[in-house]
Amino acid sequence: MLTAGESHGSQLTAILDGCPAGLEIVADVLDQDLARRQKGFGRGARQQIESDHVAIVSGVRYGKTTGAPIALIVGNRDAGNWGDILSVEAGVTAAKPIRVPRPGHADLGGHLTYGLDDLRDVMERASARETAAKVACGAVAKALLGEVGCSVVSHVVAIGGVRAQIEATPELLRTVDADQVRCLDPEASKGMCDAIINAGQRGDTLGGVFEVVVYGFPPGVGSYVQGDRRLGALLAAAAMSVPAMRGVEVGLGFACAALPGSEVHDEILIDEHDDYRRATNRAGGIEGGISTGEPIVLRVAMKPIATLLEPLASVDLDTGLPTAAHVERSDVCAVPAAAVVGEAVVALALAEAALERFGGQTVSEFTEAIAAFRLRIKRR
Ligand code: EPS
Repeated sequence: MLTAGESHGSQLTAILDGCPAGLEIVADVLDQDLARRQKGFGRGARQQIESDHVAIVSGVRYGKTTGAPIALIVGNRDAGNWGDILSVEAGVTAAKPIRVPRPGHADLGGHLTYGLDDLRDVMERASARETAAKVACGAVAKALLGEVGCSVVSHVVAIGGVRAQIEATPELLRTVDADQVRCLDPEASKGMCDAIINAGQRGDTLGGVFEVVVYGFPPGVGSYVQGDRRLGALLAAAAMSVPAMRGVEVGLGFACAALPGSEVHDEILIDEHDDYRRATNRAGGIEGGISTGEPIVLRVAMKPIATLLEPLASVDLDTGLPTAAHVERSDVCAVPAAAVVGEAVVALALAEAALERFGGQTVSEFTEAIAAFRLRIKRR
């Protein structure tokens, strides 16, 4: 996947390469995930302006992928409100440059790295608006994984220190989109919304934790033979590719460190279908860098949004003097949306790893290879 696009430019563009031929792709299905990404209590006014829709412009014919690169476009409605500020052409009157970096955002790093004097040039590309392109591509990956009975779902575990007390089940996860912060625990959900309201009133922002759960992913994907082929490494990298993500746990995660081995490792058994299974899933579906066939469970920590209406101290790039950081429209909390983005990047990483493992220029080659492998590893 490659993406391009500025937050308030005309559009986001994504190219997704490597998808097998013959996969049914419906723009409406991609749009459903785009709509889910726009929701969540704590989002800013931008989401009332946008109504994200994808245009599929390459790689799909008569509703099916051809094996060619898939090109996707998501327009920015808000671009119309920005006049010439992001003009591609020279010769327009330049907007007043932004010269005070926000702590926690890419502003200062971008200024120093790319030599950009107007921080607008940094923040436009560093904006999490780009995650709409990731979500559109992720929906294609989800469709491919769906062909082998695999689903990628998510829910919010914590916001601003308020934690859900209810464990995820496939049944509960089916209705989680109905909750305004995508939390399975109604009481915690209320507490999270209150925390978001309070933070907003203080001009502050909140982060949190979301969990991505993958059901039905085949065993045997990933490897221990080189570090960069470990499935956990691929998923951690995918999660950390999303702006504002600060930590990743697989299965028990950090809790492992405090427990004895007898309470961490998952005992091995053979089920009634002659498949190797685990009595528990503390490993979160990955052992030795390889998928076990149990649900893959990933928890990701998101830091609070960097744009504060009550800004932190910064430095004016013109004068070098201390001053308050730049302020502009933003979200108070975007953890529910980030969880949807998490699904997308996890689906993309898993689809890529599964394609590397099982191959397939056509969807049927891919699905047949997985079915044959599942048969081969049965204990008979
Ligand atoms: C976002 C759109 C942006 C921000 C947000 C993510 O819209 P705008 O800047 O026009 O208000 O709301 O980005 C950030 C919070 C950030 O810090 O980059 C979106 O569509 O997800």
